[in-house]
Amino acid sequence: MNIEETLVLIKPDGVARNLTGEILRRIEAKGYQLVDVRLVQADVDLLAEHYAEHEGKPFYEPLLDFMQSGPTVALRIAGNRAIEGFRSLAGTTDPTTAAPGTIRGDLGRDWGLAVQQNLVHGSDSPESATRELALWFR
Ligand code: RTP
Ligand code: MG
Repeated sequence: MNIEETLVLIKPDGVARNLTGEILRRIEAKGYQLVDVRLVQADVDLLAEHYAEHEGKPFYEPLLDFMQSGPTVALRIAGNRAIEGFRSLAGTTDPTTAAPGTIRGDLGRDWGLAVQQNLVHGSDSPESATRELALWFR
């Protein structure tokens, strides 16, 4: 077993579309344990740290605006290989082409706004998980 904790965010589009329950249902159905949950109105300082790797990219400023557009649900979840497992549950970044059966593939909408509103975030490595959990659950 390789029990990991990871940070999941239900982004403002997911909260606004009343998909929090549906996304939590999928996480719980997969067998992951909910360790902590917070509703957060993210500010620019938190988001700049969270998305530091994307600074300077064309989608960076619109992404920060979108992520401040409403509350985000931050989840600390745990389970065997939960980091990789949640990324698999979420599907690939672009909801238009994310596989059916995944959160983004089943529930994501193409709003014609590039690839920004894709419902969820999941940490992509153990190092990211440690860093991001410390940010959102400080
Ligand atoms: P996340 O970090 O949110 O779990 O998503 P990810 O790893 O699949 O995607 P990443 O490349 O880390 O990008 C972070 C978020 O930035 C937005 N994005 N927009 N070309 C674009 O317009 C574009 N590319 C990325 C998405 O909200 C993505 O989830
Ligand atoms: Mg990422």
